Amino acid sequence: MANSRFGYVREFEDYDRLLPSTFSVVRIDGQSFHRFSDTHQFAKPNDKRALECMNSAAQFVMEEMEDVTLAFGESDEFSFLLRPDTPLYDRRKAKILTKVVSAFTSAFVYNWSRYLNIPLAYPPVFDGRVVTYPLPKHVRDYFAWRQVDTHINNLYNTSFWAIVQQGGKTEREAHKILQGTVSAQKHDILYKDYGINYNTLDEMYKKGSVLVRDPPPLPEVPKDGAYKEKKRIEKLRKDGIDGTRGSVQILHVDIIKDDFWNQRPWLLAQ
Ligand code: DGT
Ligand code: MG
Ligand code: MG
Ligand code: MG
Ligand code: MG
Repeated sequence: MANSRFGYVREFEDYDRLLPSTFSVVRIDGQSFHRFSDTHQFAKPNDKRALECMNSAAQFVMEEMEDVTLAFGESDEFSFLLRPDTPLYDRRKAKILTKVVSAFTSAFVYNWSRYLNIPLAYPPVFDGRVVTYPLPKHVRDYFAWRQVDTHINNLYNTSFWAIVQQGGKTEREAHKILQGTVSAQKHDILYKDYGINYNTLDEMYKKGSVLVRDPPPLPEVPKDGAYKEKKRIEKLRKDGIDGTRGSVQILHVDIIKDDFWNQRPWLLAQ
């Protein structure tokens, strides 16, 4: 960039960098998706095609940004975990956040017609925020928070729409029936009144969508053999398990308990 007498205006730029060596989570959320889902006649409470379109957009974000090691989506939102040492954009928050939101939104629109056969009535908009979390425990609790939210909302919404759609009640009546009920009572209403066994519903609805790069199977380091070959395989193994390589997988699994994290120690590595 050429220097001119106007160049001083750059001094006004705010370099809002992420704290060093700290996990960050970007969460994006659809704007007024209550209206968006009505306009596009999404199935209630869950529209498989719309959720898969969201997942495909999140997959694109991860393919574009290899430092995003984990993503979790439900409803009209997605959270993206950045590894603590990402050098992306010199760790400038605004750049990272806008790239995620823009890549996600454009991929959502780009992929729309692959998943839904109704034309887009207007351009969907997403907002975003970025939050830093100093400890692995915070990252675990953040993702547990989102998955608990998925579960609570899905149980409520599944019961609510069964009462309305199968039970022929009004939305006001359905709210009233569910008011003050605990989980077990909702399970009972679903099963006894509507023959729905909650546990057999699609895992995507109950658990949300989890995107990770599971590393491809890696060769064992040979006990004997040429020094150079041993070093090559050692390096391959080391590089292969930082969560930035391998193809993105879309899972619908528990991320509250330890198993998921124990199987992927690189996600919380500092
Ligand atoms: P906001 O985020 O404050 O701009 O407002 P909304 O309307 O986006 O509200 P939010 O994000 O709290 O809730 C997401 C809305 O999107 C909620 O009204 C239900 C709707 N939605 C999300 N996924 C589906 C779906 O698969 N099917 C249907 N029918 N609606 C969905
Ligand atoms: Mg919002
Ligand atoms: Mg929203
Ligand atoms: Mg939302
Ligand atoms: Mg440029």
